[in-house]
Amino acid sequence: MDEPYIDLRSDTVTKPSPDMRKAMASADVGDDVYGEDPTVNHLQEKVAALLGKEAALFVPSGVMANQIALKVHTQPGDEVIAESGAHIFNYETAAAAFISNIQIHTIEGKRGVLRAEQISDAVRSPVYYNPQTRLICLENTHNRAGGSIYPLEEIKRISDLARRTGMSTHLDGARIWNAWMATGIHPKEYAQWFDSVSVCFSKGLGAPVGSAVVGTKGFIDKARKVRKILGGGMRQAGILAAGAVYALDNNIERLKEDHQKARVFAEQVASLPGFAIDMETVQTNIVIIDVAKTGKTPGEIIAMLRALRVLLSEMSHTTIRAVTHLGVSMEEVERAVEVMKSSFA
Ligand code: TLP
Repeated sequence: MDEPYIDLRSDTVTKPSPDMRKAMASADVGDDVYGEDPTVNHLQEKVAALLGKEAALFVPSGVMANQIALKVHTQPGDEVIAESGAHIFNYETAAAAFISNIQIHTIEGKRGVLRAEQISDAVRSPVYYNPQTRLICLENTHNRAGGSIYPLEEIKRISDLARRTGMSTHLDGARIWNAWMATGIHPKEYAQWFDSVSVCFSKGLGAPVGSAVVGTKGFIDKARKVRKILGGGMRQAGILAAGAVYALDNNIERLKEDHQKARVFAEQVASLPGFAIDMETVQTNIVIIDVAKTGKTPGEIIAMLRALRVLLSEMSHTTIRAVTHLGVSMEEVERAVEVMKSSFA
């Protein structure tokens, strides 16, 4: 039999543990389109409390959570400011244009971080032929910037700018749990500076499906309507919500182990000839490796490693990505490093 893959493509590949499956199998359920699923309601209350917001809505995916927020915050023809590497700009199939008829104004940040001054410079003046800058969207941790963490001080300054200029703010907090475990800054402390936040249970937390968006009660009432329009009204979704509840109760603290694994991986791989890693971005569970100087394309490197049962993902024409998670042990990470050393040292 073939050796199993060491799958470092993403923390989305995590599978529910036997105990999580038990919790899901025994979940109390009802029809959530009627608001009658007790487990979904429990999850929503738990997430709202955790993020310090009035209400939360359980949705099938992180993309849907973000896109619902964009739809509720904007009108067609509006503009949203985001960092160039933002997930909403790069990996959501232009859904902002497709669903909300808005455009994303991207600004290049440093390690995924925009400063308030950069945003202030990008806000359109209120001339009738300009688009209206309506929303600022930040990402914490920042996926494409290597899982880097948004400094709370900068978030406060950006939030202050938004409030002064009448703009709304949304945080793509798909991996806010990683930021929490790496910094000790509670998700509530981050969330207080945003009108809405999206969070995911199906990445490092290991639930099979599900995300949530949080905000005021009024925001969530509108979000529920948009979720239904998008076909995201689910029925006995408590089976899924139970996985998310289990993940919140059991799998947050252990993210620290994933961060250690990423650091070990990055330190070793950075010493391979042609493999460049900006170690300052390695703050959580993501490692972005620039392979331009290897003389090989990301696709070639990924194919070579796949043949040796190690899976990484392509991030750009010059970079590949490794993500650590609960499905890969420290020993497997070390084995992946050995495979890379034997191929490229
Ligand atoms: N990211 C995926 C890919 O789409 C790149 C991954 O493997 O990392 N926000 C952020 C910051 C994300 O990283 C992702 C998923 C999402 C939103 C979307 O979540 P899903 O895939 O559940 O819709």
